[in-house]
Amino acid sequence: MKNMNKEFEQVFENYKQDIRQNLKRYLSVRKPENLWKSMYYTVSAKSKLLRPVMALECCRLCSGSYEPAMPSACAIEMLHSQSLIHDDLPCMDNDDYRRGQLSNHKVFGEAVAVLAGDALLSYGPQIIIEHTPQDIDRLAIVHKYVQTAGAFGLVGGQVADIEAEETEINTDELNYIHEHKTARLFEFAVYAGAVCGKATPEQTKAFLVYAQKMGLAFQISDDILDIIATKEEIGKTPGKDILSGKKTYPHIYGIEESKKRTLELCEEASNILNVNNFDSLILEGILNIIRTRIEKNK
Ligand code: GRG
Repeated sequence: MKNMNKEFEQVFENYKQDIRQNLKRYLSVRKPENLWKSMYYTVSAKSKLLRPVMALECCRLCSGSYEPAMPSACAIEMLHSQSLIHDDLPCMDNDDYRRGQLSNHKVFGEAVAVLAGDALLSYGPQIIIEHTPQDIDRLAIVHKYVQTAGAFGLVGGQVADIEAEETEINTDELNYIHEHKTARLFEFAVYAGAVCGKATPEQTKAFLVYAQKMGLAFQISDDILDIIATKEEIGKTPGKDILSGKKTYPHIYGIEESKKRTLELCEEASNILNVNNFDSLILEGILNIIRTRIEKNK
């Protein structure tokens, strides 16, 4: 197990280094300088890079090579970073810290932060179209990108999340928020990897089910951490969910039940990998990251 962990960390780190180099290249500073600095500020901050790594790994599992998915992986991290920049704004979660540093708007001001988010959001599809090898179905990837970002995905989930602060909600409504606000982006990551790796429809379906379950588990674990972790551990202000009236699994079911659900979902996601013969240290290791997040604080 120890060796497996070491091997996982090494492979994961190699992916991350490659992603970071490519993000740096795509986001090199040009005019207007403050805009590009603001875009790179959040993208380059300390982060786990789970989503782009998942995209690369799914591509590699299907085709033996991960390079064709690198533009999509970078675009996914830009979209994710954009959602974090906007999420931290005073009109949303109003958070001063993100990824262990001051939030984007605290450094660059609200106007530039909003526009840096907009620029990242629209730069993603540009990168996919301009840099993905031409024999890959780029239209399918960009189609999924816009579905994921907008009213059918993150924006829809975020609005439902905000509205839920003012009212009590049931499990279906809570799942709707988590699936749209969080799981959709993981689904997009595996989908982009699958398209770049020319996956079979069965492989693509299996990746998507894995990502749905993993994404829900990830959001529940994130909500648990908001209650039990320190600012250093999560890189942002803990305890904000309760203060703002946010509806989360721990809010509705309590911490122990939420931990149980997280572990169940991880198990279900792991079974999908086994049943479909995906021998992936990375996809299995990401489930272990989620399990460890909630278990070490028991
Ligand atoms: C996409 C147009 C558009 C708008 C964004 C603000 C918003 C709409 C959506 C909010 C989405 C959001 C912040 C969901 C939370 C997802 C989540 C658990 C983030 C933390 O992810 P980690 O832990 O973070 O992977 P790192 O920093 O490691 O990348």
